[in-house]
Amino acid sequence: MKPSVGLIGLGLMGKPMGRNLLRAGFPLTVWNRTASRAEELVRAGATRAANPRDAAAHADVLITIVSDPPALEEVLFGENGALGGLRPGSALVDSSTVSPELARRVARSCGERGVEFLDAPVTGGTWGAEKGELVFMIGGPGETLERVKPVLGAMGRRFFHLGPHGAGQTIKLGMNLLLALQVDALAESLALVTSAGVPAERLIEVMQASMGRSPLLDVKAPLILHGEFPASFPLRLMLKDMRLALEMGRQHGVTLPTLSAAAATYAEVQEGSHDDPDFAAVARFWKKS
Ligand code: NA7
Repeated sequence: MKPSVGLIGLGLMGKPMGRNLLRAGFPLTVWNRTASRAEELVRAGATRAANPRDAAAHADVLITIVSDPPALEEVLFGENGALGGLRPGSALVDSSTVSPELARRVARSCGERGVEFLDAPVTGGTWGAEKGELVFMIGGPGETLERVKPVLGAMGRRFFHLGPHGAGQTIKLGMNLLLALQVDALAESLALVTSAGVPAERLIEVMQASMGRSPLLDVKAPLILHGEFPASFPLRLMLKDMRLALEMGRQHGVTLPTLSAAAATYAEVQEGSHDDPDFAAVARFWKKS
């Protein structure tokens, strides 16, 4: 018999993950703060939970994927929080991107209740979530990973076991630091080239010829060239991750000067954006002048 799965957080990432869990035949209970966002999955066969605690009580494996550390604290530790519902012997898998510190705190709280825990943030964006091709970055015991792998396998193809609790979040923040800087650097370079009267496309062509193809040049560059930014990975969440990485740097005594400068650029664009754009919209920084 397939384990029953609970899913909390049906945003851009959580909803397609839920669809894939249903397609794979897992009995699924869902909860989302904005109840209307659960309707599609309920119509497709999921059970609607009354609150996070209720979603947890039905689950052998509970997955959380909410926006940020306060959201995760709310759904786990808040009123009718999921931690109060998890049964001993069940497992919690958190795929939100939060601080490694919070991941370790959640691991301790789970341990006190006899619940297994993995921090398991994902990469692949909405495309990867829809195709069931997410990449999971995992911190926690290897045995727990083996136990929940059949469930994660409905949503992703690759699982990197990176170390103890917090290691998944650590690598995820390191990765997003790099992605944020790459896109910021590309936008800055395009701004310089176009300001000198040479079409932006020419820079991309030469880069592709010299460096080969990459998601930066093939996926993000066209968004910047067309000035259209439908969110695959929203800028507000990238900014959150940059701030989490800066905080981690402070904790570990590592100065991150390039990241600090880029975070200021992203923050300015976020403040001036009235839509919810992809993080490639950092290019708007150079449009205002
Ligand atoms: P979205 O599309 O912004 O979705 C965020 C989800 O988190 C959504 O279900 C929200 O519920 C939920 N949320 C946010 N704040 C709260 C609080 N306070 N309590 C309960 N639920 C909350 O993000 P993505 O799906 O793209 O990304 C999710 C994570 O993966 C994030 O950490 C990324 O960095 C990576 P709502 O529908 O707004 O009521």
